[in-house]
Amino acid sequence: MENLDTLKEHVSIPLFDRDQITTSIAHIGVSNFHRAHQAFYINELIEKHNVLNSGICGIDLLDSDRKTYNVLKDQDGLYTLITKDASGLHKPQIIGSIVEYFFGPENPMAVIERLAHPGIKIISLTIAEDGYHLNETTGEFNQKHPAVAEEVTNPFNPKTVFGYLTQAFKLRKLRGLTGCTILSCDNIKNNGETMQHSFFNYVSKNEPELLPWLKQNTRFPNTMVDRITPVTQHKDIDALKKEFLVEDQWPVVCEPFASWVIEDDFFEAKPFWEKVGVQFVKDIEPYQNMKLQLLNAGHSVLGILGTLHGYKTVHEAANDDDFILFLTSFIEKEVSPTLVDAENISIETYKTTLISRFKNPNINDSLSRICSESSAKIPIFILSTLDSQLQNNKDINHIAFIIAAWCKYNDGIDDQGNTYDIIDSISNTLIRMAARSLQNPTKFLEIESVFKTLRTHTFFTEKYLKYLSYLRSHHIKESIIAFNGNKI
Ligand code: CS2
Repeated sequence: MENLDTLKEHVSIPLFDRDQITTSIAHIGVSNFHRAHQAFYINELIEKHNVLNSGICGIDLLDSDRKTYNVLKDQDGLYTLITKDASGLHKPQIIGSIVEYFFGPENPMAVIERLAHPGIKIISLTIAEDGYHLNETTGEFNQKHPAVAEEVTNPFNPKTVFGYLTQAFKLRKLRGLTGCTILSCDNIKNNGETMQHSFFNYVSKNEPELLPWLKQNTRFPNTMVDRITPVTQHKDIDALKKEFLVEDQWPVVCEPFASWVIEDDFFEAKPFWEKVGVQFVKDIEPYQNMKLQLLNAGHSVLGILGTLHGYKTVHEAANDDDFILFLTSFIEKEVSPTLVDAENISIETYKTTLISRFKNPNINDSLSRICSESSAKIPIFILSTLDSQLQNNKDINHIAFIIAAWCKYNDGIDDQGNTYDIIDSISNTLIRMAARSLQNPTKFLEIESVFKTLRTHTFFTEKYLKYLSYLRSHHIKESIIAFNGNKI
C-alpha cells in the first residue's frame, strides 16, 4: 500500500491528496460493513465532489479489534474494496477516506480527546445489534454488563461506547463547546432513537448532571443502511495479490448494491451526502421496515434453514428452488402485507433485486455470519413482522415454521450429520432450551429476552408445535417441500 501510484494500472486509487483532508466524522466500530458502506460513500464524496473536510477518524474499542487496528495502522488507513457482481466482474478500489485511526485499549484518553474535538461534527457507530445493552424486557440500560460495571469504577479507562461518549461530552461541556450528531448505522429498528435511549439511560444512571446539556447538544437521526458485506477470506487476500498485484492484509468484499437513508435531523446543518446518493427523509419507518423485514429476515431464513440442510453459504441456499419458494412465499404472504411504499423506493423492485442479490455466487457470504447473534436479530427481523400479522389476524404459518426451525437449529447438527457452532451471546441458553424442548416442546419459547410473552399466544403456539414436531422427525428439505405443498 506504500506506493499507490504503482497500483493504478490494476485498481482504482483515491484521486485526492489525503494530506489535504480534515476530519469531521469519528466512526466507532471499523467493521467490514463500515468500510464497504459509509467509508465508501465518503470516499466518493471527497473524490467526486471535493468535500475535503469529510475525513473519517476510525475508532475501535474492543480488545478483539487489535488485529484489525494493527493492519489499518500499517496500511495508513488504506484498504481495498472489491465489488463483485454475479457475472464475475471484480472491481478493486482503494479507499482513502479513513485518514486517522485510534484504538481505545491502547490509548483511551486519545480517543476521548478526539471525540471531544469541536471539529468532529458526526460520531457514527456500527456496534452491532447486541451493542446497545438494552434489557429487552424492561427497556432499561443493562447496568450489570461486566464492561459497564468495570468502567464506572474507572471512568477514564472506558470499555463501552457509552463510557467513551460520556467522558467526551463532559469535556465538550467543560470547555464551553457544543455537541454533535450521533449516527447509528446498525440494523435495528429506530437505531437512532435506540442509541439515544441507551445512552441517556446510561448517563442518567452514571453521570446525571450531564443529561440536560446532552439533551440540548445532541441529535440521533434514525438510519437505514444496506450493502451485503461478507467476512474477508484468505482466498480474497491471495486473489488480490495474484490478479491485481495488491498486497492488502485485510481487503473487504461487497456486492455492487448500496443504499443509505437517513432522517434529516442533524445537530448542525446536514452534510452534503445527497451528492453521492444518500437519501435524507423525514421518517425512516417505511425504509427500515422494508430493509430489515425483507433483506435481513430473508438472510436469517436462508441462514437457519440452509444450515440445517448442510449448506454453508447464502448463495447455495438461495439457488435451491425449494428454499427460495419458501422464502418468496413467506415474503408475499407474511411480510409484504406489513410494508408500505416510500418515496424513491418501490417495495416490488426491492423484492425482485433481493433474490438476485442473495443468489450472487461471488459474494460467498457464510451462513455462520448470518446466523451469528440470531437471538438479537430474530426479534428485530422476524418477530416484528409476526406482531403486525398477529394484530391483524393474518397468516403466520411461515414464521411459526421458521421459529420452530430455529429451535432445531440450536441442536447444532445438520442433516448431513455434521456439527456447527452456535455463535450467540446467549448460546448456552439457546442450546439448553432447545434440548429441553425435546421433552417439553414449548420450552424454547420461554426465552423471555427473545420471545417476551409469545408462548401464551395459542394461535401461534399451536402452529409452532405442529411444525416443531414435524421438523424433529424429518429433514429440513423434506419439511420445506411438505410445507410448500401445503402438506403440513
Ligand atoms: C445480515 C446483514 O447480519 C446479518 O444477518 O443480514 O449483515 C446484511 O448483510 C446487511 O444488513 C446488508 O445490508
